[in-house]
Amino acid sequence: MRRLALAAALVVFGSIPVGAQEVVLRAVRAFAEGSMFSRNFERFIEKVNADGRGVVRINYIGGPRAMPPFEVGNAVRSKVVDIANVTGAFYTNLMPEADAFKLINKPMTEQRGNGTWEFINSLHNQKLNAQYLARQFHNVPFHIYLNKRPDKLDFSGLKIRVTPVYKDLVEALGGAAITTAPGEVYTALERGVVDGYGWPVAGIFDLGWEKVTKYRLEPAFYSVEVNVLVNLDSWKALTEAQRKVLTEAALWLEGLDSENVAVIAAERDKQAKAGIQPIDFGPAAGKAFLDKAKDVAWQSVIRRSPEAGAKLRQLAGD
Ligand code: 173
Repeated sequence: MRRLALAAALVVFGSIPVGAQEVVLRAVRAFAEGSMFSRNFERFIEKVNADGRGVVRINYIGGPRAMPPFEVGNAVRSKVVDIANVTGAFYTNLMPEADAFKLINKPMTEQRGNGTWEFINSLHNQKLNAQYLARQFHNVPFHIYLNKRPDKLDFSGLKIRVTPVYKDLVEALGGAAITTAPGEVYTALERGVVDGYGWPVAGIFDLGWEKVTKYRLEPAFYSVEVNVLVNLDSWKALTEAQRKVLTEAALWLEGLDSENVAVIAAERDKQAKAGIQPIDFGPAAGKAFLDKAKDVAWQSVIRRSPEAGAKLRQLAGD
């Protein structure tokens, strides 16, 4: 019903230019309102609406309850929405190369200077009919969180909730991977449908998962990527002045990544206080785990997209 209501609302309130100047862009988020991976996008919207007064306005129309997170990429592609905050992990069905973004962990200032942004933008243009406006959260790694303690870095006998970020790794270590959207994780843990889950180092308190989480497995791996995408037709229809507001706000948004070091430190502390215990098998096992994480991910991307995969690996400096 909600989805129907959203579709109806979109038909009625489509991106109709208001007055002669101001364009209204319809936005969705793949992450829950006010949560770690949505918060900075919400700040971005506020900034665009303040800086772009009378020029461009973003109208937020819904989050994961209105639109399933794994459908957001397709909604941007088909112009059901104009702009979205979404991780590439949620649109690997349309762009297998998106699985490689977690392996590219360089500041966006560097990625914009060395051709990485340009290449990834061209992939978005071709496969998602989208402009790659911004990437957030480089340097925020992922973890596997567990409720059962394995006796080595091996997931045999464990059922672990995944997205494409963690699937290859969990399976390579013998675990059973179960893909779900974030919104289903709490119940899956509570009911024991899964013994653990992949998630970034930060954000579990926003979702109440600390109540159903015992351990955080070390080491951390990969890097989060959450992107702001604009439908390419919507982007092309904008004036220079409208694009300038969005581009400047996008660079500002990427700059917010400087806050992440403090956010991560605070979050690890908060997890310890909530009784979430680290499981650490020491440096040698940790290194083998990280090597495997990297290997299986590149292999998986390159198998699905040999040319672009190799190019991304080169841009990642791997
Ligand atoms: O675990 C997830 O849902 C996931 O893939 C993800 C990606 C980026 C940020 C947060 C979660």
